[in-house]
Amino acid sequence: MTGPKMWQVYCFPLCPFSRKVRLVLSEKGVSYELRREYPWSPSEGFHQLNPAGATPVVRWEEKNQTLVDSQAICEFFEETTEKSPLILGTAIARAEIRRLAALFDQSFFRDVTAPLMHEKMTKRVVLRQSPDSGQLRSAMRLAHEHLDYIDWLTDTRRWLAGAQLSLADFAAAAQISVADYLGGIDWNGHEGAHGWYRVIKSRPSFRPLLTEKMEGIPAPSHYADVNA
Ligand SMILES: N[C@@H](CCC(=O)N[C@@H](CS)C(=O)NCC(=O)O)C(=O)O
Repeated sequence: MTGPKMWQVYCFPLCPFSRKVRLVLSEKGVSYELRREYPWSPSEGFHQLNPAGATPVVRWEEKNQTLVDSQAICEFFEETTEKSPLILGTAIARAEIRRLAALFDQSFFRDVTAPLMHEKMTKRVVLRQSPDSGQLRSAMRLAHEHLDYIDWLTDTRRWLAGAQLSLADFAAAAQISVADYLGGIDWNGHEGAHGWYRVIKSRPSFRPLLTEKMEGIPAPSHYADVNA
């Protein structure tokens, strides 16, 4: 990445929406610096930046520009940078990219990432409780259903939304990477999805995410291995 670091990304390592934004910024060659922010223990002034109290927030302090909501943030950089368009093609192709990005941001997050984060991160780091094994089993079962759908997509298309790498791939990979960090992804029986994820995971934009650790939560050994 080139240029001065004018953008700040407020996030914590296991926030999937921040991961989507960081992947997009890296792909587009937009440099940024990280500001650690935990929604459950917000820093002073964070609620002024985002009254909803959620991460990610992207900010250019000198210009007093603040961006909130990962999709709005990705669309902003799509509109303001020329490099690596990620919502591309005809209007119908762009609608398909947005449909899939929303599917992973909303359904995959609700079914898989959010319950895993609650059981394995929030309970451990914030609530000091043990995870509920029933909730974990249910999240992993639903993960298989989502991976089945990715298998089907990769059977019929080069990338998730079609012939081109797009925001849909990064939205999906961002959610899966958090679920994988938390031990919720079992690739058995999902060769198509696994092959697609290995390719995404080996992109330079992914590297900083794979080496970052969430305090108090060790990643499984395969997590950062681009061949695993
Ligand atoms: N639609 C938002 C969702 C952001 C979101 O849910 N962030 C989570 C962390 S991964 C959060 O901050 N949750 C705490 C809260 O909403 O209070 C986006 O895409 O940015």
